[in-house]
Amino acid sequence: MTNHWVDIKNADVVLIMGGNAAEAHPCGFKWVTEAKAHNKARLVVVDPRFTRSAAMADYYAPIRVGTDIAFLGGVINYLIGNNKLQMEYVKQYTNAPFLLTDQYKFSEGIFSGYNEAKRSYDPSSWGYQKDKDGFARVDETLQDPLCVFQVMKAHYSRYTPELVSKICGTPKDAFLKVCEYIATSAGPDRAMTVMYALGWTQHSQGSQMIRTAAIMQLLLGNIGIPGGGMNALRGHSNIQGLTDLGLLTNSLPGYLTLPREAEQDYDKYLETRTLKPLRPNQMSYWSNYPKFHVSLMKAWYGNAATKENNWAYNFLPKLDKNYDVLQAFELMGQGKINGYICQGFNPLASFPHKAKINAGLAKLKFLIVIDPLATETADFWKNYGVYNDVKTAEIKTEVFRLPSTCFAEEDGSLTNSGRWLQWHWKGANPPGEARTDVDIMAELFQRIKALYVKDGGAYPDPILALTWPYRIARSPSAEELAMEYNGKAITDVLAPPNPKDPKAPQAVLAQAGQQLAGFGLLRDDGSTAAGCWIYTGCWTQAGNQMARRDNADPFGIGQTLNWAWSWPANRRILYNRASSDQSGKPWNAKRKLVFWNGKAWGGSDVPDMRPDAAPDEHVQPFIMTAEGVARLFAPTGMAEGPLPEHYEPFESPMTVNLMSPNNPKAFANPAARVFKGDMEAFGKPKDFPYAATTYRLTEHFHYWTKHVESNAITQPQQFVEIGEDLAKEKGIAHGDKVKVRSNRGEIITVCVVTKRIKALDCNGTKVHTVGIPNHWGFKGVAKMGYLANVLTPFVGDANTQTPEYKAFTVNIEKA
Ligand SMILES: Nc1nc2c(c(=O)[nH]1)N[C@H]1C(S)=C(S)[C@@H](COP(=O)(O)OP(=O)(O)OC[C@H]3O[C@@H](n4cnc5c(=O)[nH]c(N)nc54)[C@H](O)[C@@H]3O)O[C@H]1N2
Ligand SMILES: Nc1nc2c(c(=O)[nH]1)N[C@H]1C(S)=C(S)[C@@H](COP(=O)(O)OP(=O)(O)OC[C@H]3O[C@@H](n4cnc5c(=O)[nH]c(N)nc54)[C@H](O)[C@@H]3O)O[C@H]1N2
Ligand SMILES: [Mo]
Repeated sequence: MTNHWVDIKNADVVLIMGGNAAEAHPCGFKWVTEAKAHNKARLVVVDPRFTRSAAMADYYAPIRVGTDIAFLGGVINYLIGNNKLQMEYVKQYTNAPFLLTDQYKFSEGIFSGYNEAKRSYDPSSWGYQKDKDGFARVDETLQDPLCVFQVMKAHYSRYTPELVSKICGTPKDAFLKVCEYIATSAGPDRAMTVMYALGWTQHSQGSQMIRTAAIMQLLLGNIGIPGGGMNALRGHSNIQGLTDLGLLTNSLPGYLTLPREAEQDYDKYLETRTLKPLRPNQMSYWSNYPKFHVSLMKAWYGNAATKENNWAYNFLPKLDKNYDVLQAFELMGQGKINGYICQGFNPLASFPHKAKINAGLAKLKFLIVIDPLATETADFWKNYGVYNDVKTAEIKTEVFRLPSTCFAEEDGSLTNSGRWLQWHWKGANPPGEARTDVDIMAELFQRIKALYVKDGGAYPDPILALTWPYRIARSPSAEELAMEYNGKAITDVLAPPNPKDPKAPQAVLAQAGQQLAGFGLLRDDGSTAAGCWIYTGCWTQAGNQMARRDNADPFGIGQTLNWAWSWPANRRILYNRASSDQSGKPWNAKRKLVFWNGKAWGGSDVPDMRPDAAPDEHVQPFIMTAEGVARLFAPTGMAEGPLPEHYEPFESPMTVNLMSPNNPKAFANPAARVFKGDMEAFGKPKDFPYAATTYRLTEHFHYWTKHVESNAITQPQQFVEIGEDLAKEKGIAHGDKVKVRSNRGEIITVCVVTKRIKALDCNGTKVHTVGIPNHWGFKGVAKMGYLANVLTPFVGDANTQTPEYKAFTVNIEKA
């Protein structure tokens, strides 16, 4: 989230699209209710199904799965065409005035720089024109045909309401009605929040769906303000913490990145990540990358990380490719991964194309499952009849189960969607032999280290040199770990030298051994250590900030700065300097966030700006970009192009992409990675004519709650949902048994016939949607069911590799 849960109450318009908060985030949804009750907010829901969120909405519109870029591209076209923009914001706080070079081209769904054989882009033609000092050239009038605003306007002028309706199946009048609601948030004193989750992320172009919405929000001036923002509703408790701490295979803590194989040279590694401002006077925070990185290496390797050895850069693995989960199972299938540790992860149930996951696990030498429950994955080798029809005798994988605790049985902090780190205390001791994850990992590490000490090995150094400063080596405490993430001074941390008097003594900002108060104190000279720079400030000399529980709200807009601790720097709303105009005056006097008081920035939040950067210095609010402004057009960073473009899902009921009807190569995302063999496993509309999607039910949490009797009673049995039209066409009655097939497998289950899913007219094709809840499997106390992921395709988003669970095709018949 750019904003936070409580802040949703400040919205004038709430758009829930690509998520179903009333069902999947029922506690957080109360803030939508608050906005409706106390702020006369209007709730708009766009979803293929009439959901529990839709039931609360002022307006609901249906959409075909996987077509949100077309819909939102149409919204952008509407906003520009009807002059519903917050123009001052657009001119000053986005890259609308930046000039592109004439190398940038787009035609028939493909951007300049495409390499078809590699299915990837060289983004060099997407850059800005530069002046002699290396700064980007701009046209403040926004008239130059090469400025971002004009290029973007031309790009989305193709997304007419008629075409949107043909692609999305949303009736034209419903689409225009949604546009009108959204447009009401264009005024400087109006705010719209966007709440989304997997309905956008789980697509082969999911990142770009989110970017399209972000562009819309920027045009409306809705980022950095109370009641606004792009608000990703996260999943498991602490999945936000997982990404923050760098558990994705290509990242390091605090969104630093692992080097690639080609990056053997440390100085070059730093140089490519240390942003240089593209505008005079701008500060761009990634210019501090070396401070964060060196402090991380000091936290990990202590005295073994020295300036001479480039802070132990050689200890970091250099990636030949990303090892995301799709990649891991592909390599397992090829026999190239022999051992696998599943910690709090049930991939047989949760990953796409179950047959491929089964086959991969069966090729392993060993599988370790660390989990409080008996999962499907741990039993992948056992035959459960139709639900897991495997040949046990042929599977040689050795499976180890290590029982762990769950969150309620340990102390620690959880980071919520709004970036709040909230400390919690254990509620019960774990049963039986269960041990905490930290203890399990710590003992594994100790034992592996002992083996390296005893036997040597190819390259034991990174393991032998790792710091392990915990009181009990086999049981680091949550407090110790939190303090390590926060970071401390190794030697005294000094203020920078005074440029006017370089010989004057430098003030001591933190004494050796002290916990650091904030990441502004981090240094790249080895004097500081911090395990995750964005968490610096969570455990200071003043103690555990995450345990604070003071809900005082002096401005009355939910900015409770003394409740828990929010990264970064206890800032609650990101880019909050954008809540005031260029002169520092709040856009909305009723909802003041951060403003200039004549001497400094202040207000109801921690300013996302150097506190004394006077407005006439023109330091811009989006300090994490080199531009200092937000990117409508992304010259780098996106795999499939600088402007989002609609592509069809890899499995679609349509045969052409109406945005580029003459170019079959732009049918589905041209930059998405598809493994050999998986392209062939995609179904064709003649065999699989119906759109399908998978989703959650409030009564169950993934695959765990079927172990609990009360949950099993509230949703006792697997089912799929179809609309009345399709039921009639297929002669299926409510409660009938049906067989649902994709090109990868079939499931047999009970059919719910509902008014909540309607057939859509997509350019003359009648598109039916089959809805498939996620939660069943063959372990637990609930009635057994098929894993929904028997059906889903093995392809992911081109940037994140999140699988395309939300849009694929099936056939259905009475069983
Ligand atoms: N009770 C309960 N709550 C949960 C969970 C749970 O298992 N049970 N899981 C948690 C986790 S890990 C996560 S990540 C979150 C997920 O939270 P959500 O993303 O809200 O959950 P889903 O039900 O998977 O999907 C949301 C909606 O996306 C819609 N959708 C599908 N395809 C499209 C599309 O192409 N466009 C649009 N606009 N909408 C589409 C579906 O119809 C569905 O209503 O929930 C969390 N909360
Ligand atoms: N078709 C389809 N598939 C999906 C999705 C979808 O929408 N559609 N959604 C995807 C999403 S968003 C997600 S997040 C994944 C979820 O996929 P998984 O994370 O694989 O599924 P869970 O059942 O939540 O598995 C988590 C496991 O962690 C265990 N656990 C709980 N607490 C602890 C703990 O403290 N320590 C340890 N070691 N284990 C613990 C639980 O018992 C459980 O077995 O599913 C994905 N799969
Ligand atoms: Mo999730």
